[in-house]
Amino acid sequence: MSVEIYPERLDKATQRALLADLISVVDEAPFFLPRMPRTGKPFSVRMTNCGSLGWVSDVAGYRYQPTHPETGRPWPPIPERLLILWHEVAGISAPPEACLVNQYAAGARMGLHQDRDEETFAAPVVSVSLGDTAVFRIGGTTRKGPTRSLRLASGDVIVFGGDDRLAYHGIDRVIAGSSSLLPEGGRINLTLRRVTKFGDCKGR
Ligand code: MD6
Ligand code: FE
Repeated sequence: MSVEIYPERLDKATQRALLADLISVVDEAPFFLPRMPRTGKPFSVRMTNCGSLGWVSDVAGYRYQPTHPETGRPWPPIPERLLILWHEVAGISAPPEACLVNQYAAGARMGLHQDRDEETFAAPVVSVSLGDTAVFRIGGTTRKGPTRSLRLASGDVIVFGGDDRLAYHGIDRVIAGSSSLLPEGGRINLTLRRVTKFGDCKGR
């Protein structure tokens, strides 16, 4: 296994500062409603991105692209404090290119999936939780195997790398009222990724 969990890696003051950074990101790149490939069925989670590339999903499929699907503008830069966190926990010198921002309002969830739209899996995915606690499910690299459940609270950071980079995972539910960080409640999750191959020896 190499899912590393850092409970409360970000203290309350850092969580609040990160939230202020995200308000600027959303100002520039508003949340959009992603849709399932082919069927066009909407996700229950809303999304936006920062970084040179952002993850989007619509009837045409899942992909990374340099611009917002509705405004057509480039994504805003990844906030400095997230770049610092990446360099502290990711174990590679190449910077992240994409930061996907997932917003869960009451009742939102995310089905079991693998993160495999990147060109390289050599870098880990670094995930930050803010706001209400999520019930996170993680399994192995096949859809069928056993899974386990763990809770991700505000300020928790998980690093998905090595053998577990392609583990199936999802969000079963968010526990309403479990945090007071977000004024309107709910949960925000950030996932920082490397999308293209990079120069570290591990990136090839
Ligand atoms: C979420 N997280 O926490 C969804 N993906 O809302 C993910 O899909 C995820 O936490 C890859 C690695 C870590 C994650
Ligand atoms: Fe994921």
